[in-house]
Amino acid sequence: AEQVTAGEQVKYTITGTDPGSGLMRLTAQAMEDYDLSNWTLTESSAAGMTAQLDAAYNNKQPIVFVAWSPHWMFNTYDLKYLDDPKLTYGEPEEIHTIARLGLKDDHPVAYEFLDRFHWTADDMGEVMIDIQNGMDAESAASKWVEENEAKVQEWIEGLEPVNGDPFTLSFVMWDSELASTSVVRYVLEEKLGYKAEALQVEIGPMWIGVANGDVDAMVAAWLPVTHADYWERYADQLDDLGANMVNVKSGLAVPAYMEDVNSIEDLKS
Ligand code: PBE
Repeated sequence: AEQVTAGEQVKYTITGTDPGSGLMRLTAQAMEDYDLSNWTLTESSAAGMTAQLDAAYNNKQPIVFVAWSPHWMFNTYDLKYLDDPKLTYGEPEEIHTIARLGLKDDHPVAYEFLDRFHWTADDMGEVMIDIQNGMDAESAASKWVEENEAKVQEWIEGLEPVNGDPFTLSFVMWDSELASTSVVRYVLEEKLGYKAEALQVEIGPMWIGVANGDVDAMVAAWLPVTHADYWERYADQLDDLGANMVNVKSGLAVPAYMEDVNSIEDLKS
């Protein structure tokens, strides 16, 4: 029998995520770099993408999708990133905390906490998995904060709580950023005395809100590659507080049972 190519198996479709996200831009670039002009990249959302993955996986159907880590999908399913020899998706990168200009003077306590805030993929994973298992984000965040007193103490050591100052974070409904933003919001509110809210928006408004000063900060900037276009556009209107997590990754992935597909180059044939 003739061999069915990976492209034929998935009808030349890459299952995508939210429009405007870094992964969508990079995947469009990958389709050029790897000469996949007859492929289609579908738009969805983080939740839509994982729902499609779940449906395919449970039926052992082939699927090629955009993936990033940390993410609970790698705990739930046996998946593999496709090799990216042209490095379209870059090397492992960082998630940065970004503040509006002037935040340091206006809210020095929040600023110092945000400047210190950093954690690991395992830390984030605990929150993400609780949320995935049905806990609401606020409860998952408070559980993690109360169980990780030593870490949280490092972030807030010596900071004098304020008296109900309003503080706004923006975030996109990506599982990783729901986890981080919920923890940061909880610490601002419960440990540092702010009246803190987390505004769920799309990626463009997340960056623009901080750049134009409507939003105080966000903890969801994937740099230097994934959000390079937003960073280049708004860098001079932003205060980059550096990495809150290192060694994060994004790319194309498939279920491990797609044994013959190991590199983006394998999609070409
Ligand atoms: N993500 C999750 C985002 C950043 C965080 C990889 C889906 C993206 O812009 O692609």
